Amino acid sequence: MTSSAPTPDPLPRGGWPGAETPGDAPWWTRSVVYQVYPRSFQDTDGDGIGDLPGITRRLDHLERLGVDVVWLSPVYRSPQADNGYDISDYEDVDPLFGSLADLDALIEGLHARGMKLVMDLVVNHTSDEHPWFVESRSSAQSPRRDWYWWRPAREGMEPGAPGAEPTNWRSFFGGSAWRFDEASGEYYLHLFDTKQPDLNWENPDVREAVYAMMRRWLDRGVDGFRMDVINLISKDVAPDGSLPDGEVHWGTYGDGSPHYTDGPRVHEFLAEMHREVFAPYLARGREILTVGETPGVTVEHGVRYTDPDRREVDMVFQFEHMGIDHGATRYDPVRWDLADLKATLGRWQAGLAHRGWNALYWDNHDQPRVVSRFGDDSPEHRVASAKALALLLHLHRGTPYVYQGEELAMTNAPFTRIEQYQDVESLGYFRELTGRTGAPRLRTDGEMLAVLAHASRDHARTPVQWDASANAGFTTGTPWLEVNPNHTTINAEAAWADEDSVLHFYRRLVALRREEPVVALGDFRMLLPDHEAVYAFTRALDAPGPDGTTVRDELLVLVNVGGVPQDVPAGTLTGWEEASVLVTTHPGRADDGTRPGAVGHLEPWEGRALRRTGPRPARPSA
Ligand code: TEU
Repeated sequence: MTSSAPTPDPLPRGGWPGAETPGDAPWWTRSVVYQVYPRSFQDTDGDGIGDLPGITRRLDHLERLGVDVVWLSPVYRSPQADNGYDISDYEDVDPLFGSLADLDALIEGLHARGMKLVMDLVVNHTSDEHPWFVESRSSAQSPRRDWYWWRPAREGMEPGAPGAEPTNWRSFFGGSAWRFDEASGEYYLHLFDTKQPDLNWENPDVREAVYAMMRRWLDRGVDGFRMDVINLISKDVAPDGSLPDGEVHWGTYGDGSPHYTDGPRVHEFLAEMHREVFAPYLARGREILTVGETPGVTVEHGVRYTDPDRREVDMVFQFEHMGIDHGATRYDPVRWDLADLKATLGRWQAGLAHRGWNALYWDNHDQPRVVSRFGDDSPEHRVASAKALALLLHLHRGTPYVYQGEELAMTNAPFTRIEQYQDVESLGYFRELTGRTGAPRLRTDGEMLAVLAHASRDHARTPVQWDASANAGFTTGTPWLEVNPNHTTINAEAAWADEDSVLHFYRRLVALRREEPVVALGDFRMLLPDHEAVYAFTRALDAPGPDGTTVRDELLVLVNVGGVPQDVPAGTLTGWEEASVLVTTHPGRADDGTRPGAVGHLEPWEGRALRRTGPRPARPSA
């Protein structure tokens, strides 16, 4: 069918509320961010773990790719229970990654090349080894006791007994979200690992301590923050201090997420953070980027977080499209279909069309590799499917994020034994679901290994494949996580040498966003919402032309998301017969759409964006 999803009115001229020309829109609307997971990027000291000097050594790669901003996953001091997302000192660099001087050198190197650095901000929780928590735990009378969530056992139950936890909430990493502390006889809340106690944002001293820390980083020269699980900081606490139980959908524990996701005071906290931290820097002309990581966020809250007038954050990572192949948990995979992907991405495009802004991503350090997940990592289709998915995402409205190795179309790791995995979440679920924690056994070891082979976070974390040498040029030592053996063919050196590589294709997409206002700001309209193979949409931007006229620039994006050739349904191409090709995954193909009338056919995993330009129609086309 050729109907399209309903969309709101077209955007104002200039593509941004209040902008006269596209150049008036915020700088990050024409930027692409690259995520570095330092542990797996580049090792220089031979300990098998990536480090800050390694990132500095690879700046040429990032500069050639053309990205504007680097988001650095945590390098702060940490016991590494969750690879740095458990911070014991917000003010210092972990010796594993180098020193503050190494970080300063990286910032300087990036700035010298016109790139910015965004740090990870992990303030829903600290490490249990952070001095704040050590003090909080020391006694029930500690002045810092209230900096975390301490609660007594469930009424009438023996503290520490099974089921006596203050609420039935499950931790993100499996098991209860509460840990009993024998010394003080109370439990503390940890939505993630037991070594990641949740900070109590209700306490104004906690908030001020966090804001002061953020100001110190901005003073040091960082250009913004990616805020870890920032929509979980406000818990649904009753006046008597109690927290509600969650519904039990499976296993022993309940789903507490309705009681801490987009919680009652989260918007107030973020507006306060903006006022207290960012506003004075922005007023002095500093260019800052803020992006919230917001698992479980709804469109309604997404708009509120990112509406520029509300001054909370610039954009959010929503998770809906990451859920289309998940059942009850991400370790319960289900078949996905393209209509679901269109429905979710389309809903976010429409919902944040006029107010707010999307962060666009396929990959990050928590997700399996997109080419193995939504693409096809077989030798026949790996390159084409990676390009097709890149084209699809990068031509949406929003700021695209590229995760290290995605630009090389790195694939999932071929792990077959549990010993090959390192991820705290993968191991936690493996233990819980196979009955090793005392909970009922729901899966055999073999079943769980099959699930992890698709879904583990470790697929994103294998070392970046720089070249075909031993350990892919990542380290001279023993890598902390096995290098994918396919690095002999899939690596950056080979990709730079091949003009048709996925890497060069990403480079072109990054450049397009900077150079073409319609790519950055054009209004998005989904087509063919029910088609099971062709992902199609238009973008349109009205901008000032010569002599006071208004020119409409339009794109039609067509992507075959699959290995079967497709004919684009008739009608979709009406009016596009004379269009030019802005970008294509299959350059030089005889029937690539560059000839009039030839635009209707798509090879397996072929995608292209067609362009037409003209005066703005008298009545805006809906
Ligand atoms: O992740 C939060 C999050 O909700 C998920 O992506 C999480 O990784 C998990 O897979 C849900 O099943 C952030 C960080 O990105 C992640 O690396 C950390 O482990 C987590 O917060 C805790 O800080």
